[in-house]
Amino acid sequence: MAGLLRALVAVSQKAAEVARLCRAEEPLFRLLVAEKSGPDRNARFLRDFKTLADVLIQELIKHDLGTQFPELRGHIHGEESSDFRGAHGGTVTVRVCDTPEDTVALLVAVLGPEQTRAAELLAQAVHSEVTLGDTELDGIEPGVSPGDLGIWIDPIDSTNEFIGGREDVAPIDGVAPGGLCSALVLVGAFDRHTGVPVMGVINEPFFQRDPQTRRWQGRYHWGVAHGDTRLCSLSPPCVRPCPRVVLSRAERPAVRGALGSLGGGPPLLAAGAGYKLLCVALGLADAFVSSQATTFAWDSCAPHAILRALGGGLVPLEGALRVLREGGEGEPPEVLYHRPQEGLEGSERWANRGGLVAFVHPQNLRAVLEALRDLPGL
Ligand code: 2IP
Ligand code: CA
Ligand code: CA
Repeated sequence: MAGLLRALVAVSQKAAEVARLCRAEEPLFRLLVAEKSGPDRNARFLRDFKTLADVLIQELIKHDLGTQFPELRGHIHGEESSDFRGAHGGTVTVRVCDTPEDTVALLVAVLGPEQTRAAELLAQAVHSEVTLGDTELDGIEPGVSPGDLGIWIDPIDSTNEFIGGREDVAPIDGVAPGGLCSALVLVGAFDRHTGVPVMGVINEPFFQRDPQTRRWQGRYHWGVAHGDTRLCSLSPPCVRPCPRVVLSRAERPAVRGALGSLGGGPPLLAAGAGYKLLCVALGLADAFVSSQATTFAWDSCAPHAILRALGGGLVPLEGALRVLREGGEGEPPEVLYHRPQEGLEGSERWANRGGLVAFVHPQNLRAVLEALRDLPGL
């Protein structure tokens, strides 16, 4: 599988470039922040521009990976459906065409001819070449064939923060409660047969502004966990005496209360499922707990691979509590990525239905589960 990790990083970099472009180029920015509701809503747009940006990023990742690794074709999945209502009616399936000109024509068919400049900017970015100077990626050979893998893409996680674009959100103990920095690109690979995540890239397109040029600088993190191989761009964080958790602002108050009593400090609140998972990988928080079915396979696959590479994991909260309450020994089973939930429709088929707990050090998983063990309703 020589080069797959490098390819995942490269596509995440191109995706990050498109995300930055959407905010930096006036014609794109105007579309991005345009209010697409109420009487001003453009009836033509079945879905809004932010969705088009997401879909286009997803399609460029599919295109580039599928070109380089034909065995992956048909196994690259993403959050978004690529069908749009065209400017002149009918359905347009957004994809990366063979030439930039054809991609422009396709985007114009969705956006309308008045948005030709925006379409050109997007097509140019989508067809550009990415050069990666990262030599660390070259020697990595995890020994798994692309023909055995599937891919989950979240082209932009935390879209609300991406659109809102706040740059001045002060971090609390290193964790930003919201803002542009929580918008991430997530690309994960899982074993097609077992569903276990094996490789993941988290890209932060808006990590920081260059103090001189004021341009956004990104950064990325990767991890590989396959067989006995555990490789990661990050080092495992230190173990703190008492764990501190990161939670969604929308988390149930009872869960927040119970986890606040772990002794590591009040739960940190942050936007973006991917960003909260990244906080755990970076050691800014010791666990991320989500008690509801609000995250999906595309949110957790890439970060999960990185957590595994660091020696940790990601388990369904419900299942893990059941094992604990039944007095079961050993580690609870991890979240898998290859099978949809039966009897459900659309994206719900891929929800992490039993909630989740993400951790690097297993003692933090145990502490979290103990704290929630007797909570009614879980
Ligand atoms: C969302 C996004 C939200 C998150 C939700 C994800 O993905 O990350 O922020 O909710 O779980 O599905 P919260 O911030 O409350 O954790 P997207 O932005 O891709 O829809
Ligand atoms: Ca998401
Ligand atoms: Ca998304």
